[in-house]
Amino acid sequence: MTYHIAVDIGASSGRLVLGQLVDGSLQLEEIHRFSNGFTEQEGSCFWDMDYLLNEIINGLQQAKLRGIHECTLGIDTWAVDYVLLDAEGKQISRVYAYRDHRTDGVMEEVGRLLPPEKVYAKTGIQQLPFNTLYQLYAHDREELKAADQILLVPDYLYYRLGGRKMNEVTNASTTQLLDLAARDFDAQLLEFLGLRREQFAPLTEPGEDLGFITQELRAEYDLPECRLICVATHDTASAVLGVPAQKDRASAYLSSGTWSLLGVELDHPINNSRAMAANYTNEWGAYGTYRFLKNIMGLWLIQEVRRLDGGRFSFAELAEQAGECPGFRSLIPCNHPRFLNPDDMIQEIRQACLESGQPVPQATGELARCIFDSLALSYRSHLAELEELTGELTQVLQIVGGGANNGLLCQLTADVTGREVLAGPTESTALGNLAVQMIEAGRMADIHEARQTISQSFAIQSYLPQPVPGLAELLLRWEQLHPGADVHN
Ligand code: ADP
Ligand code: LRH
Repeated sequence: MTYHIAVDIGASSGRLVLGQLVDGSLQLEEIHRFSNGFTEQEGSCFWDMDYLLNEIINGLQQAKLRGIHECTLGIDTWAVDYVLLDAEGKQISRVYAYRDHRTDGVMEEVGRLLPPEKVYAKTGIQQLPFNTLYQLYAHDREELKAADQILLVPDYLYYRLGGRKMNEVTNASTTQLLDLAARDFDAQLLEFLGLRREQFAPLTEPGEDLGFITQELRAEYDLPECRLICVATHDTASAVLGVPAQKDRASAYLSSGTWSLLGVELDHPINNSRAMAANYTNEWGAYGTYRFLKNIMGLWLIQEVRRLDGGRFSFAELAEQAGECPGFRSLIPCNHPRFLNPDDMIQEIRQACLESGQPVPQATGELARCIFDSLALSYRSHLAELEELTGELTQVLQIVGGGANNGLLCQLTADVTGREVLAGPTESTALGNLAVQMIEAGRMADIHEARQTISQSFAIQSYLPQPVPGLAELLLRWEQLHPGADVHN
């Protein structure tokens, strides 16, 4: 088969991307794009699985219209969220979105029952209030007990397409339920939640052949013959696989989308007390790797400002308006939990500026500037922390994902970190997804070759650091704002 299709669904949008190797170069074509987001119903936040499945089917129909009759297919989505199934394989309840407020305070409550140091030593996973561990703890007990299977979102989408149940490992690690040593679900953590191991499917590694899309779906919707390949189903795992090879210079990556994920790829976890105190995670990667990284609030901040502003301006326009505003006027400690899912992000940002005695951003461009300045400073703080924890200095920061389109943010990041920023590709997640399919199909030898091919196939934009006037005072101001505030405290 010469065609490979990546289904990549982030918290803000999804797409089906066709990948082909043409004369050694990886070429991408977007077949279908759709918006995504959770909706609020009766005060709770939910994702719509049927909508997502329909959009995948729409995209595959588009592929067929383009003459694609046979292909392989891989699916990745955001992490941590789960679907409960009954014994007939039917979805039992609505799928909570990870920003739902039912987990408020739950992490702290669980922390009083299960020592967080023990959980971190076992799992190596950072404390985030929406880790599946805390979401399951907050879930209706009876419903949970009655569930025959617990699949994460991409596992569920694969199941709906092909009928096979699995829990893919890169995403399963974000549940905070996997034991690094045993490389399986941890019996004590499951017992704590009142769950049985059989409620999860077998752990599955990227690269496994999951069989074809069912004959019923193909016939009903006139779809191509798609062979389902298990990819790194956590979007961040795929994004990191899709980071271009970087020669000779030490680099860190920043996967920049709804979240900013800043870290490095390691071949071993770092789950010591310093890593725990700094709240770094060790998410499992494909091919025996670990993503040692930190979640930073990311472009969710601007997504919310844009939504509340009625979507009057595109992201590119917002970056342009921000560029016309004076820099570093008002800053927010963007990783503070108050920004996770406030009722009104614009008011929350203004309130934070007011409380800290800074000018209150009024115009949308001013709000955007406040967000981008704060994110760039936050990247600086966490990069320093990362270097300390790994003992490796970073020369280059590789930014991938939709945020690589934001030239202002990339330049600000270069300026305040004093590192060269290499931005792109923006579709690294789809690329990482496709890379696993192509390796499985024997088109590429391994992930090193895939990253080499990616670096030769896409234009990467370099941003060199420019001096920031008054940087020392700026950093002092930043420190006083408690930028170390974390999503979990
Ligand atoms: P996710 O996968 O989490 O849904 P993406 O990687 O698709 O996120 O990134 C989406 C984000 O990228 C948007 O929220 C926006 O901030 C940013 N973005 C995309 N295109 C542009 C652009 N042309 N200019 C500035 N920012 C952009
Ligand atoms: C990014 C992401 C991130 C998770 C969060 C739930 O899309 O998967 O890696 O922490 O969403």
